Amino acid sequence: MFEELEKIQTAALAALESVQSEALLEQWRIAHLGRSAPLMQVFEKFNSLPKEERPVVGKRANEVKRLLESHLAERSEALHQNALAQALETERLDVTLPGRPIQQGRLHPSTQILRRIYDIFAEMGFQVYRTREVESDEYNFELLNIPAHHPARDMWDTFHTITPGVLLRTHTSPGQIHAMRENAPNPVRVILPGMCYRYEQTSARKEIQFNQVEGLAVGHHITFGDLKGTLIDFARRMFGAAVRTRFRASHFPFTEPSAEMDIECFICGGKGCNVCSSTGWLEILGCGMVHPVVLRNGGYDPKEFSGFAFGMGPERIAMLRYKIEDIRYFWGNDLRFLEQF
Ligand code: FA5
Repeated sequence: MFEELEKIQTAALAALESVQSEALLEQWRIAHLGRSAPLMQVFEKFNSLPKEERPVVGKRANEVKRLLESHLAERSEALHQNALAQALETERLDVTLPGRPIQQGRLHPSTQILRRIYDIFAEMGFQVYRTREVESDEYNFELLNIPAHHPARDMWDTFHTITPGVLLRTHTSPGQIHAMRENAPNPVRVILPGMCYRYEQTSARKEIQFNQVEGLAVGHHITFGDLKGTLIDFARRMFGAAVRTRFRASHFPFTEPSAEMDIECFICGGKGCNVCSSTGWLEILGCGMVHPVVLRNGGYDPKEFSGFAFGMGPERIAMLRYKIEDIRYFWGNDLRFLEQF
């Protein structure tokens, strides 16, 4: 029995020499220390031994078992350390390398101009008032003094929805009626920003969708002088204190009198170039005193109240400020364009 134990030990230790991986080590453990290993069979034969031999054989068998177990533990630790060292070597990370820059988003040029416009008018006491983009024909036209078949409707080429009398708003002016009806008979001073839609041929200065910022002030003694003062102040804050402005008579059915405001072309300094069509001036908005019919439709008595309104295109203003030559870049989603702002 002693000899057999000697052989078991030698064979097991020799087999352990060639074990080079944790998987093979597990196979070795099953073969030499598992339930059907030769060593375990010695324990099973134990009861058939003469009584006086049992303690010595038992002692020796336990020694062999402990020896094999301690070699197993040693080998396991060595293999584990090996694997770790290898992983550290192959998966090494150079923590001194510079980091990859994180891509930062930017605000769309229209958003930047819109925020500047909100700030300027907020300082003059105008609140932002948002209204719907899908409008009724009544609000977009009729309540603004543009009845069906009125020739002025040609100015607003319209996208109609499939429901009769419902359309995508062609300007932000219908918001005037919403704001007046919500506030009458109290004075009101708001700007109404938002997207407008027109069914028209696109060009360098015309898109089928664009933002407008409408302005509306209604009160007891509002004059054309207030309108001019407000808009001249706006132009100075937006384009610089030295900017020159002029008002030209115009026509809108919902204002009387009506005007358009130009700023001096800062590309040519007023001398005339192709951006200002050789006039030296650039139109930036339409405006006027709110028409009595519109005041009444909004819930105000025109004998007691007066008001002014204006409507400007932020994309056109952005084009002037950033010298952008084509409005179609704004919604083209070309990152090369957007990343410049
Ligand atoms: C109007 O839409 C009037 N509702 C403005 C107004 C409001 C006048 C209140 C009086 C009182 P107009 O169609 O001119 O007016 O448009 C106003 C501005 O919107 C233009 O000056 C321009 O900056 C911008 N705009 C108009 N059409 C387009 C278009 N197709 N693409 C880009 N911007 C446009």
